[in-house]
Amino acid sequence: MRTTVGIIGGGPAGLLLARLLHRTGIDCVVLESRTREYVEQRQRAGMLEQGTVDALREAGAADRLAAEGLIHQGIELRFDRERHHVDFPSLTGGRTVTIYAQTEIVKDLVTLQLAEGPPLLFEAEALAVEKAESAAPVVRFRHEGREQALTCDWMVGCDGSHGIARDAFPASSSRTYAHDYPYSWLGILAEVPPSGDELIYARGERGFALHSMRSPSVSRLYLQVPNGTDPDDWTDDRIWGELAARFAIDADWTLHRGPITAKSVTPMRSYVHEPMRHGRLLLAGDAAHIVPPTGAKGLNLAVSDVRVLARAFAQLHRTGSEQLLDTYSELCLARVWQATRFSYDMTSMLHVRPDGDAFDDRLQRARLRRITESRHAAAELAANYAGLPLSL
Ligand code: RFL
Ligand code: PHB
Repeated sequence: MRTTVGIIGGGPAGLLLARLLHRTGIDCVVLESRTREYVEQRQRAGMLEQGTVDALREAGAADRLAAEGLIHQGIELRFDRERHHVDFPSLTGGRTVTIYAQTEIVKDLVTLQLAEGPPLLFEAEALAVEKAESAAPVVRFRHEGREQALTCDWMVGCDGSHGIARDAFPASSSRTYAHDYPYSWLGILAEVPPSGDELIYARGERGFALHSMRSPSVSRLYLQVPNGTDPDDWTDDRIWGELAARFAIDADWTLHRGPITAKSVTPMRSYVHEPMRHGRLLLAGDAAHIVPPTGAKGLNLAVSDVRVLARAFAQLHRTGSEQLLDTYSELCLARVWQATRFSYDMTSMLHVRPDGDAFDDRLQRARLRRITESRHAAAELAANYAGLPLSL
């Protein structure tokens, strides 16, 4: 098999890249190790920056998003039994964010791709990338019980945090930066209308909690839990009780409870692989970097990588110039580090460290208080959360 751009991974990064390339007239093939059902059901992100919505629109994949996405004007911060609205439009010159589940983005992109191309192979597991330094890199993969090879002009690893594309980077010219956080998130989906119109980030002595949503009838909620937590230790009653305690405020407010349909624990990690290009192999999305979900940046970063990459391939296709491909890694990493910083700051401001003391407690509350009292501090949070501009 031969193609211009070989894409490993059919998550949001790989699928969106394929779609953007297809619309530019560049051929590509996507290899995805899992089944269609699996990738369409994998519960993950929900908060989209405006730039992410724009990228999906450019890809012609935003019809359902436009009809069903929930536009949010800000977020709520809860601490010291008080609630505070952070208003994005007034703090950012009119920007908003959109709630639309990653599962739905993946479904929309898969449907389009299977109908219009380019080829998308499910249950095609990439085993190794070879000859990345040459003009014809190769990916070996297993599909329908046979080992096969795909030769390309360029290869893109969109294979997530456990992918294999990174392995083809020589250790001597690459470096990773990682940080593990001393807590995890227990996430649930519940068949119950959200308990308010906004995302609520709550910090209290019992730990962090997040109220999010998937639709007017489905809530998505998270609780900070210790690393190593077994989700089966958390009965539905225990989860609702703990959520109610962490969201409690002095004003009148009720947490809506309902049947829990999914429950899982996710550890929290920051990770950056530098550089994001080696020869003709490029990395995009979680394959190159992960952030803890507190800043809601992971999917948005994956999409901004892909936007830059699609433009770089379009430039090559149109003019023969590799200038944007040459600056791809540097350009993306600048944004990645800003998102890494923001996600770290949000995470450490809102979670209770297992080894934390009264000093940490006071400091976290002072940081939160500053956001509610200073327009500058609130504007800094809003600008980062709603998404920094993509400079090309
Ligand atoms: P993905 O989605 O992991 O997709 C990678 C794909 O590659 C496939 N794959 C392979 N295919 C072939 N051969 C191999 N050898 C392969 N190895 C792997 C995998 O099966 C998979 O289909 O990476 P991608 O596309 O870079 O997308 C990144 C996002 O999924 C991720 O950053 C976000 O979900 C992170 N995230 C959030 N991001 C946001 O922007 N906003 C949020 O609100 C948000 N909330 C979250 C999140 C992540 C969470 N978890 C579970 C980590 C909330 C949570 C709880
Ligand atoms: C989600 O809806 O899953 C979500 C929203 C915001 C976050 C993390 C997750 O910061």
